Parts: sequence; structure tokens; C-alpha cells
Amino acid sequence: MKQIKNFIDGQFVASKTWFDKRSPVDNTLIAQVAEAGQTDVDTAVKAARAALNGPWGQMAIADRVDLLYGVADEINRRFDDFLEAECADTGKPMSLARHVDIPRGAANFKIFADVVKNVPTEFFETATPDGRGALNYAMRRPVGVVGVICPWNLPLLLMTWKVGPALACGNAVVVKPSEETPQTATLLGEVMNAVGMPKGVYNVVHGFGPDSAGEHLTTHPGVNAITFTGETRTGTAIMRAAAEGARPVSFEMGGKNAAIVFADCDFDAAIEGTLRSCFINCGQVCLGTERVYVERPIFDRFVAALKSGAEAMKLGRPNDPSTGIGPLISKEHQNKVLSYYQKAVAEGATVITGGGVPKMDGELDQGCWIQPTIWTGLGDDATVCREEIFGPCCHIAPFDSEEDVIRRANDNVYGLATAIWTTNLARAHRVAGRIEVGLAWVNSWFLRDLRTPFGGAKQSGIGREGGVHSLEFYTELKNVCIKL
Ligand code: NAD
Ligand code: 6OD
Repeated sequence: MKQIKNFIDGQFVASKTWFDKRSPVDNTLIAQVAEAGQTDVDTAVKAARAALNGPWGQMAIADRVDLLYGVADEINRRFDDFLEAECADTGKPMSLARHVDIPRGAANFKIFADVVKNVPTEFFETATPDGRGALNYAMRRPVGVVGVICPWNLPLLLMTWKVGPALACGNAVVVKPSEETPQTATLLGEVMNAVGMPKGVYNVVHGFGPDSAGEHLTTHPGVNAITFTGETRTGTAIMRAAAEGARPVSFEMGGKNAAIVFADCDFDAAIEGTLRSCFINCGQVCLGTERVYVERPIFDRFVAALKSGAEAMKLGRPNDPSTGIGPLISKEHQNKVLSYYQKAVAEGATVITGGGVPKMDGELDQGCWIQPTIWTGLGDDATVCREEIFGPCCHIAPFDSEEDVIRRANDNVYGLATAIWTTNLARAHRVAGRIEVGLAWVNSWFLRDLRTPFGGAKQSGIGREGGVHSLEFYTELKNVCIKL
């Protein structure tokens, strides 16, 4: 049986307690994972601190940048190992992970190495009463030991999205991957050793949230800052822990994202984009669409086209090139999504397609499969129109005016992302400006430039990461004032 260990101070470390990792594809046991206890987490935090006090803390930026480029190159060299591990943990199609998860895992190190190498700080000449003046300049310093708490939906991508900038800024990290997806974070430990990353700069502790590695990490007084991606409810608990010691947080959390489709859109592009935003990664993307508002003149045509697109997506194994959708991450999540499917019907939805668990062949029937599902006919206050489901499903509702759809899209506690489909440029600007979200895509979805600010408004997040914005969280900006 494969064993997945913690990675602490450059060593793979076993544990007294192990937990099972099962395949979402067919429920087979694929590994046993070492659960980090309080002592393991403490050792990891101390190793990170020691790294900051050692050669890592003194390293010239150019050398740090070279190391991070080395990490990216080594991920690419071991591309197939990462691909295999990520798809085994998540069940997602290899065709998807090959183009999104793994390349972004490498790119996240290069982009932030480039940012740190190239971003200047400010300088002011200051007049003083004695006429001799003063010079003020700013310098960036690492915040220290950063706790990184990660979800399971895009494990390598989202973990490196935090670890890349944290290391580029000279911090040391202790990562707590999701209990559902322990493998790629562990593999990254091998990469760190292979490129000569100093021991203790990158540590991984496995386990769960409450009373386990997650809570041990977020409550550890040696952790200077916490960056988290996951559910808003979890973020709330972590924020309480971070309050002790007044430690800064950066949070990327849940969403209930609306797509807005105007009658003047490029219809085929809107269908293609909405199919992706609703169903890719089996709907387990924080930016994904679960509410679709379509202008009434094209409503029926849109519903019919989205239905046929959804029904054409083949459910299957990760390594089958014809697979469009994999399973959900776990039995627990399958039950949660299914309970929403049942609630939609109980509240009066018309099921356009899907609505349940499909019958799969052979051992696949033991997996966490779910049908891509489309509903119509519900009011905006229905449960499936208000709460994040995180599955391959959406409700489609008609709208009659720009004003009306902006109000309805904004009427939610979340504010992560939107996709606006229109060929009217003035309208695109207008609507993008008025939707209460951190990310507004026009005629596209999940089109990423890693230099741009990424994060959520309202209950979808705190802070922004990406490009220079990551520096605000991962560094202390210090002013030096020199009296001449
Ligand atoms: P989750 O909140 O259940 O878990 C995330 C991580 O937090 C896991 O590692 C978990 O073990 C840990 N955790 C749980 N309780 C904890 C506690 N009390 N203290 C410390 N750590 C704790 O989220 P998930 O189910 O893994 O991921 C799905 C959620 O993540 C969805 O809500 C989705 O919208 C959100 N998400 C948001 C973004 C974004 O960028 N905004 C990206 C991906 C996922
Ligand atoms: O692309 C990114 O940088 C990012 N953080 C994506 C988040 C996707 C959520 O599931």
C-alpha cells in the first residue's frame, strides 16, 4: 500500500496515526496518509523558522529566483508523475489536468519569481526645516512563517498559487493540503530537495481541519500569517484562530457565481463558455457558474443548447481521452450535492437534464459519480439559487432588463466571479462595473493572467493575490527614513 508521509525539514516523516485515501473513481483504497499531530506541526513550524534564520533568510533575491525557476523546471520534468498523482487523488480527467492543473503548478513559481525580481519600491526626497532634507525609501521583507491551508478541487494549482509568492518573497511555509488530495503537495517535497531548496523552507503536514493538522497549524503561535482557500465557513473558523496574536489572513472562499447572457451575445461562444463554467472539473471550481441568467428572447434556445451540450459530456476514467467529466471528490460530497438535487425538485424545479446519480459500468459504480444537471422554473430565493453547491449543476432563469439582472446577480452573500456574455461593449463595461464581484469576465471564463488581482468580494474572500498584489500579503513593507 502506498504511504504518503509528512514532509518536514527536508525529510519524509511517518506518523503514529494514518488515514485512508480512497479513489473517487471506484472507491478503491489508493494510499494511507500520515496524519500530523501537534508535535509534528510544531516541528514543521520550528523548521520553517530555522530556515528563515539560516541561509534562506540571507539569500540574494537573484539566487532565490533561480531556485524557484528550478522548482518550475523540475515540476515540468516530472510532469507525468504530478499528472498521475493529481488524477488519482481527484479522479479528474487527465486531459484537463494536463492543460490546467500541472502547467499552472509550474507557472505559479515562475510568475512570482519574475514579479519579485522586477518590482521596484518607492522613494521620496523629503524637505526638512534645516534645509538638509531626508530620503525615504521602502523595502520589502518576508512576513515570516506562512501557514498555507488548501482545498481539494485544484490541489497543486491552488497550493502553488500561495507557495510560489510566499517563497518568492523569502518566507518559509507549512502547507496543510486537503485530506482528500495529499499527493501532489508531498511530491513537491521531492522537487524541493532535488533543486536544493534549503531544508525547512517548504514543509507539508497532512490531516484534517478541526482537532487535527489544520487547527494545529492555524493556532500555532509561531505562524506569522495564514493564507487559506476553501469554504467560507472554514475561513470564519480560521479567522477566529488568527485573531489570537492578530495575525494577517488572505482568504479565497466560496461563491455562487452568476453568468449573464444577453440576447446580443455570440450564442455559440456563450454556450461553450457556460458549459465549461458549469461543468468543468465536475463543477468543483470556485469560479464556476451555478446561476445562469439569460435574456428572455434567447432563453428557450439557450436552455436547449446547454442541455444538449451537457448530455454530450461523457463521464469516465481520468485516463480515457474521451472523458469530459470525472466524479465528485468523495462520497460525503456526493451526498451533499445529491441532497441539493433533491431539494431543487422539492422546491418545484423543472429538471431539464440529470438530477441524480448515474448507473456506471462495473467497479466504477462504487465511485462518487453525479449527473450534470440543469434546472429551470425556480425563484431566485430557492435554496439551489442561493447556496453554493460545488457540483456540476446550474439553474437557468430568464431576465428582461439590464437593471433587473444586475440587481438579481448581486442579491447574494457571495461575490467571487461573473461571466457576462454580450457583443455590446458599452453594456459589457457598464455591467462589469456594477456586479459585486472580485472577478468579472466578459465573453470568456477563467481566462487567467497571473499578474492580475485575484480574489473575492463580500463573503467570497479577504484580500487579493496575483502579480504585485501578492506582495502586499507576503511581505512587510518597511519605510527607511535617512536624515541628511
Ligand atoms: P474546506 O473549507 O472544507 O477545506 C479547506 C481546507 O481547510 C482543508 O485543507 C481542510 O482540511 C481545512 N480545514 C477545515 N477546517 C479547518 C479548521 N477548522 N482549521 C484549519 N483548517 C481547516 O474546503 P474544500 O471542501 O476543501 O474546498 C471547497 C471549497 O473551497 C468551496 O467552498 C470553494 O468555493 C472553495 N474554493 C474557493 C476558491 C477561491 O479561490 N475563492 C478556490 C477553490 C475552492
Ligand atoms: O487561477 C487561479 O489563480 C485560482 N486561484 C483559481 C481558483 C479556482 C477555484 O477553484
